[in-house]
Amino acid sequence: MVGADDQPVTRPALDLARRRIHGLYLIVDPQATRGRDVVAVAEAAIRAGAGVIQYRDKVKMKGEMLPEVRRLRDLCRQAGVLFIVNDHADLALVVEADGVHVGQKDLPVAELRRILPPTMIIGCSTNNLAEARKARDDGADYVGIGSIFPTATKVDTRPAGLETIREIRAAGLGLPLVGIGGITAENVADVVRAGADAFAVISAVCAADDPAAAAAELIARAEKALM
Ligand code: TZP
Ligand code: MG
Repeated sequence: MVGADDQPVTRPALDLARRRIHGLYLIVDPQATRGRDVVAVAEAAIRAGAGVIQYRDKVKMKGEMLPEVRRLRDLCRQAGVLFIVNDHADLALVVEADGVHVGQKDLPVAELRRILPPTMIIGCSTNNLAEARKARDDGADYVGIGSIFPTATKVDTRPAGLETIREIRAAGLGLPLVGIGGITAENVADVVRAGADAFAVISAVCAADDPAAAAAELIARAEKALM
């Protein structure tokens, strides 16, 4: 894949990300599930067609996270769904996750690329084209773009928008783009029409009365938008 300002790059994790990161990217966060087991929520979303599951926990210590991370890893492996761990590369390595996702204040992508196996996907949260380009140049395999819409789930977000997705898509970076932040069944069509390959959600599925139905609705609306 070659984009407008792009050199051809191949690496096993990048190939995997390009093939598999599309559609519903569900982030399961124990703080967002209204007391329900994150594995049950993930399982419901996978049944509805989620292609990627990320584990995010901003509260527990890593040793406390490990049992549920392992259960999620096993579920995703059985279902053939990508499994990504937020923030913690060591935890991702311990459970043999498919990848790790980092933000602008986590360990830098370039450092992680140096120490992680070339098969491990590295995702990076970005807010604008300069950050997305740097993430790509440093070795990221996909970029998150957000916050596209206002969200109550994360306090320290910087606003991006549909125009940000369009701009990054037009730059042809050659890696999957994942929209995030305030995405719901009402606005997911706009996110994919702007050029996002995938849409990451927390509350729209984790906090829904019926997570499987919410996931199915998001996927159906996104698919319809591209017809
Ligand atoms: N990064 C940018 S916005 C956000 C994260 C983790 C929160 C997304 O949660 P929700 O509930 O889908 O708005
Ligand atoms: Mg982080």
